[in-house]
Amino acid sequence: PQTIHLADYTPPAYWVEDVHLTFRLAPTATRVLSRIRFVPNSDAPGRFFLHGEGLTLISAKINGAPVSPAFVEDGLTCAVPDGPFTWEAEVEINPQANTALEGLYRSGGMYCTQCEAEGFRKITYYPDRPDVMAPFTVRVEGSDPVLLSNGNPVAQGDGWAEWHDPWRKPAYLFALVAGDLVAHRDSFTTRSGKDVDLAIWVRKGDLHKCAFGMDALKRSMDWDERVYGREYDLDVFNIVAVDDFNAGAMENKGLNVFNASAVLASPDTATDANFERIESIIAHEYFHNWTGNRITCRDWFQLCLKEGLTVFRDQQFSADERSAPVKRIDDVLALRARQFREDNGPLAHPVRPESFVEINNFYTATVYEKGAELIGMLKRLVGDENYARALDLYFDRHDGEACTIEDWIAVFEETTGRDLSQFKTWYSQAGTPRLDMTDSFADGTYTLTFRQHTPATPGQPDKAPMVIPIAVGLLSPNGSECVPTTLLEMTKAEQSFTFEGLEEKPVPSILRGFSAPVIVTRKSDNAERAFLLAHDTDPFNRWEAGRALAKDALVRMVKEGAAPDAAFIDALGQVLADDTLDPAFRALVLHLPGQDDLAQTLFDAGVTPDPIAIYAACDSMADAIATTLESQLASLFDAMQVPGTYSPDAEAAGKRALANAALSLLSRRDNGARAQVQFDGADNMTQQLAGLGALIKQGKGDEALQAFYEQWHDDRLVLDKWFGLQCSLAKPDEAANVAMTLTAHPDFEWKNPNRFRSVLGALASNAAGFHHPSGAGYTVMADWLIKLDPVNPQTTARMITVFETWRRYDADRQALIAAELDRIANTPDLSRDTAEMVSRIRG
Ligand code: DPP
Ligand code: ZN
Repeated sequence: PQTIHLADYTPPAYWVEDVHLTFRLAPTATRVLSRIRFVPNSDAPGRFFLHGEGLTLISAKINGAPVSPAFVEDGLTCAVPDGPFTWEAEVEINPQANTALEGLYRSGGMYCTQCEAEGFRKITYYPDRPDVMAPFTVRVEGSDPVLLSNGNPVAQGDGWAEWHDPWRKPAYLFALVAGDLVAHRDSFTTRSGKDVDLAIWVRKGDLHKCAFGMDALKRSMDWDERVYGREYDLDVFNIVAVDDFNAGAMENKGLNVFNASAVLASPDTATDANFERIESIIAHEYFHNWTGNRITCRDWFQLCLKEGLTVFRDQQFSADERSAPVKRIDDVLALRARQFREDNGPLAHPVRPESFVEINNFYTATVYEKGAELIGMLKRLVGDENYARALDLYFDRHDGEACTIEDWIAVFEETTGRDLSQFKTWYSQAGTPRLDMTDSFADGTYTLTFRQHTPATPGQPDKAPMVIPIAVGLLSPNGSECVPTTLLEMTKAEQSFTFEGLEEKPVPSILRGFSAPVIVTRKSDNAERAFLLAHDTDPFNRWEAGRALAKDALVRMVKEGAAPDAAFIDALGQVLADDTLDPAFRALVLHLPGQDDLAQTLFDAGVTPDPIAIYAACDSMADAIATTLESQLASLFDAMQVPGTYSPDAEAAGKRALANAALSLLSRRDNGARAQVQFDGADNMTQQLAGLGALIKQGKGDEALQAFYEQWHDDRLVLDKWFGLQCSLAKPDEAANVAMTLTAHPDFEWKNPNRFRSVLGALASNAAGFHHPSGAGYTVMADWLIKLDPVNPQTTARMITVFETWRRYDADRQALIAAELDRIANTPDLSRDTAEMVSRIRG
């Protein structure tokens, strides 16, 4: 397979002026007719080349005369006249056979498309690269009652519909949907008075699950007008829910296609966490209309240009709609769990990668989540006002263009007059910087000295110092804040900052709000952590201090066989008792660090992590907390019950989160009695699932699981939860078996990515079960990856990242994993996606 390099970028030899497509839909033999106006690019003359994959060419014409193209590489070439010309082609494709879910495919009896990144070439011959942008006119002919494509509806009749998208777009934003669908409708009036028809299209039985998504869409549209001055630009905005989808959702112009799990929700079928995720994904895809669609990427190396910025914008939206501190903590938890893990292993790559074999493998936590952190750092460095001015300039200058990170950085440099060349290192240098700190105090002057160091990553042995915005506050020993949050800009490998006029040595609160995606390696003592947990004015660092206490206690249990730390449990009790603190925040403090996080922490400290020992430590810590704080947890559980009709709003959800965190611990004391009552009486999925989870953990889940299955086996999204919970909560020595048994269940539709992930992804999330010394977890995983690869390379290649941490573990586990990786690598006809991933992971 060929490696593609950023440095090799060349502009297209031909531009596209306009595109007409006609689809004659038929499940196994769809005809696609294209009429495309090409114009030579006089700045970059070259061969005429169209991408195409798995297409049967029926006929081709240039300016009306038949031609016989030559099939080369992943497409075709043809002799063409000088100057502009019209290309016409008819191809046949087989949507029914398309299990990879890329291009035009069938899902649950409907037709839908997924073209990002390179799926359009599976629909027709085309220059399938994001820097070629054109207006599209699409005619869909088919027997389904609903026929949708991008842009505005032009006309429709019996068995056909025509759409026109006036906004020039790259082919990856093309979409078509056809099916027996019904719409949940609403409308939105933009601030300049334009009426937009909104619709969420679903199968009949799902109509009651659309209201929340619609509300989230309208709030997103309003927010983007208020905060970024961005208005919507078509007469309609359509969202479609599909069951079979590799990712979460896709921002196709005017026709977003969503994984059903990322849009459909009702109180009885979706949890608070589902509602929150749906809100953020709806916002994300909607925000892409400006950051991605109106301004797109020149090439796929620039993916973070749209994704990092759009994730940042959806994070801002959720912070505004909900609790900003809680959102920040959630985002950092996710960043550490996924991106730090990636950045510290064999798959580490820069936010803007410099080469790839298969671009689908670079829709990563680094591009998305670290990409968003980079935007946050830029904003912190230049300030809110300059950020707003730079964004206005970006939208103004680049509307309708396909851009690069250089274009993005330039608007900030021009707005602020700052040289951001060092900041750009964040885009090119992989790895998570380590930040160490020492301090000293003399004659009223407090000095903080920072040292930064970024470990080597694949292909990047030596690292340059980065610009690190470090938000710092100082507290007096009496607990009051003596220096409010101040932004320090670190640019050197080692750098000191002083604070003068202090009466006594303060307690530092560093990296407030997690102001940069780095790992602070400084070892503070537990007294200082407890002090910050009690007094810090920065909610993020307050939580962080509690987290550090918990980690320290757990690490000592694993490493030294220490008993659960009474001082930590005491501090926890004090936070829980503080009714001035948001329940959602307290719930976060009550959640122990994840077992994978602890494994990485131990590994970083030079200890080979034993997942079984980590599991045991977490288990006995939870027992100790439950025993020590039993009466407090019991009153909290009662106090946090939310009476009345269920609402997914942040306040009610926060109370439920705290009550359910308490329930999980209390179940260790009451043998699951409260959990059973909650499960039996629940009128919403959050409560029902929390009850079920607590029962499973107590070994009392069998009846409840059966009842749950009987109640929900016709609801795919709920049934995914039923599969998932059994795998993620299984005991370490049972997990592989549970997963294996579930894959034999008649409802295990393994070709459906959500269902596949509900078992295999959940197994991997069960760290002690997946890494059980028998190696059975590894074998089940590899068996299924080998089976799925020929059917769906994208989902396989994503799932194989469960092995990315293998170098952390002992020789026996490494040998077991290496054997499975080799077995996968040696499978005949492995997809390009999986082949690239397995070779990078194996190293
Ligand atoms: N571009 C999509 C998204 O991130 C990925 N399928 O929204
Ligand atoms: Zn996106």
